[in-house]
Parts: sequence; C-alpha cells; structure tokens
Amino acid sequence: MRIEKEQIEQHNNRLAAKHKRAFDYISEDISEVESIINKLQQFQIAIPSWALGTGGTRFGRFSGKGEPGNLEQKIEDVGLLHALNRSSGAISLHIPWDIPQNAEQIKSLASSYGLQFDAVNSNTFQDQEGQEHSYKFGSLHHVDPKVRKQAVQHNIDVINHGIALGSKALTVWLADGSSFPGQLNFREAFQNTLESLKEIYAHLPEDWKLFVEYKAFEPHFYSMTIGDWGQSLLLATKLGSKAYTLVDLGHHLPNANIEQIVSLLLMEGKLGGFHFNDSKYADDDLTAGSIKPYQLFLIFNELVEGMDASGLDHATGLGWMIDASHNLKDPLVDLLQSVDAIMIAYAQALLVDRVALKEAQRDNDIVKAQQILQDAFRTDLRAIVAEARLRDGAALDPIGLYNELSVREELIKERGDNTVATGL
Ligand code: AOS
Ligand code: ZN
Ligand code: ZN
Repeated sequence: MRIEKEQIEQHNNRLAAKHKRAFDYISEDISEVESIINKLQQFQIAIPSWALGTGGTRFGRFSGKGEPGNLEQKIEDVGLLHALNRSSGAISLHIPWDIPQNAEQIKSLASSYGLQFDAVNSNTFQDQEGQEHSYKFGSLHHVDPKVRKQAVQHNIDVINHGIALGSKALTVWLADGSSFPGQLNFREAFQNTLESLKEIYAHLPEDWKLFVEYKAFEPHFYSMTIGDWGQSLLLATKLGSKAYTLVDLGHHLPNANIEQIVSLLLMEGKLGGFHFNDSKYADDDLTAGSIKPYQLFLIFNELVEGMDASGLDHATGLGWMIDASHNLKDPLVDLLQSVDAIMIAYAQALLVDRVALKEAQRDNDIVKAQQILQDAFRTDLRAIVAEARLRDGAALDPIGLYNELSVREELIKERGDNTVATGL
C-alpha cells in the first residue's frame, strides 16, 4: 500500500482553516518561528524494523494483524509512516531478522519511499539456527575465545550487509552480563569485550561510526558488562574516534539524570546516537513522551545547547532512532505518536531563550532559569510541528489520516492475519 499525494492534500485541505488559526495564533509571539520550522523539517527519526510488529513480554504475546512478514513489507510500513509525517525517513535493520537477499533491490525499494538505511544492529543475544557456539553465557565478553570469535564474525557480517545498503553505523548492544555474584571476573569480561570490539572496529569503513549501547540491567540482574555510560565511554575512548556512546532512554537505573549524561558526552565529543522511548520503571519501551515529557524536553534542551556549542548539525550530527516495542497498540500508530512527541520536545528546546538562560545562570538567578525552561515547555507548539509537516507535504494530522484511510485494514487485506514476533 502507498499513500498518494492527493489523499494527503485532500486531508490537509479539510483541516487547513483550523490549522491556520492555530498556527497564526502561536507564531505571532515567536520571532524565530521560521528557523524552528526549518529545523523541524530537516529532523528525521529512524524507525527500527523490530518496532513494526507487536512486541511481547515474557508472559505472553497478543498478536496484531497485517504485520510485515518480510523486509520488503517492513520497508513498506516505514514508507507509510514517512508519507504521513515526512519525519521518519530512515529504517534501522536488525541482522539476522532482516537479512537483505538482494541489496540493490532493497535499496531501490527503500528509495522509492524516500527512505535511507540507518545504523545496522547486530544480534548476539540469541542463538541463531546452525550456530556452532551458544551465547548463553555471553558473546563478546565470553570466557571462551571461540565464542568471542563467532560473535565478532557476526558483527563483521552485519557491517558488510550495512555497506551494501548504504548504512553508516553499526550499533552493538550486548546482553552480556552476570546474574550471580562470583559468576564473572569483571576485569576479564571488560577486557574480552574491548578486544572483541577492537576486532570489529578494525573492519569499520572510514566513514562509519560504531555505537556502543549500554544498559543497566536485564537480561542480567547482577551485572551488565556494558552497564552504564562510564563503561561505554571507556570502551569508545579506547577504541578510537569512530566509536561513540549510544544512549537508550530506558537503560538507566531509576531517576538517573539522563540530560546531564547527554551534556557531558556531547562535551567529550562521544555522544553518537539515541534510542528514544519512555518508561516508568526501566526498559519499558513505551511511547516516547508518554510518561515523562518534561524529561524528554530537558534532554533535548541539553542536546540543542551542546550540539550548538560543538558546531554539530542537529539533523545529521547524531543518530536519532526510536527503540520501542509494544503489545497493546497498533505499532504504526504508536510510532506516529512517538515521532510527534520527539518533534514537539525538539521544537520546545529550540524555543528556549539561550541568551536569557545564560544570563540567569551567570547571576545565579535560579527562579528565572527555571521559568525560562518551563515557559518553553509549557508553550503548545503542536501547530508549529504541524506546519513543518504541511510544508513537507505530510499530513496535518497523521494519525487522523491513518484512520481515515483505514491503513491497518488495508494491510490486513494485503497480508492477512500475518503477525511476527520481534523485539526485545
Ligand atoms: C535492548 O534492550 C536494546 O535496547 C537494543 O537496542 C534493542 O532493543 C535491540 O537491539 C533490538 O532487539
Ligand atoms: Zn536500544
Ligand atoms: Zn532496550
């Protein structure tokens, strides 16, 4: 299924008058409105292939329907999202779940939807069919060099798939850790991981980045070998200039100050990319902005400040990606909600009066500083985000149009009750 230009135009025409009233009202008081719209138009958030199917929990999985059964259909799904919002112009693949049989065909299919290939993700957290050694006790950190070698080779294969598709980054997330004290020698586990990553790093093309993702706990509950941003930064620093830390919002211990982590990683030039999601407890992988929208705004506030300070382009300076997986909502609707929440938080961060904030900080005027941030956060910028979509030829109300066009019903007609188990 494809969404046609005319269908979007008809939808937008119906909402045009209402949108114009809201847009005129809000933009009157914002002098830099054009520059904010421009930046929103540039900003793209990659969609992970594993978020397109209904996620599961270890207790059960309630299947959706009309879900993509192969890579072509996953690309079609992201194409639909991108047509609706023009902000989801990339897909992030997961090997071996998404092995492209014919890279050229896959590439041209993606570009027919205006999509690029974001970071490729390796998977050494599950045993694959026909694999010689098991990852039960870890992969890159494993005590047995034969297991490490197998995991390194898998990552090299993933890089090669990525090269064929035009990806520019490899994301490594490891389930390596221990669940009982004494199970691991921490130093050896770290050293083994570093040595394995060095071998992978040696195969990275010149213009590629390696993203080292950390996670505080789960699947292991005593230690994770790359458990926090310190361990990730240590590895990225030892590896070299193409290695960076990747921040997944759900991978911290409760109440961690993620915005401060982001700020310092940017200062060190070592923040590489982002996995957006939201959570109340841990790695809940809920819709971005659904639980802690103020935190999302504060993170974007640091991103904008830090990227401007180091001269990084907002759209291309970091890898932006969603990492979420649910079992209650239609995954496509959920992704539209996530992208919208991210855009709103970004727009609000762009609205912050940086000069006034700097002054307030210099004067130790904490009341003023707090007010500046909260003023921006409490401004309803939905019409500005919608205007950016309108100018890009996307829908004023993406979820509204998704429902008007009965997209899910159409997909069920095309694909049947197909449902796939993906995601972690
Ligand atoms: C796992 O918790 C991490 O968030 C990974 O980034 C990701 O979910 C995984 O690689 C996808 O299976
Ligand atoms: Zn992640
Ligand atoms: Zn996660």
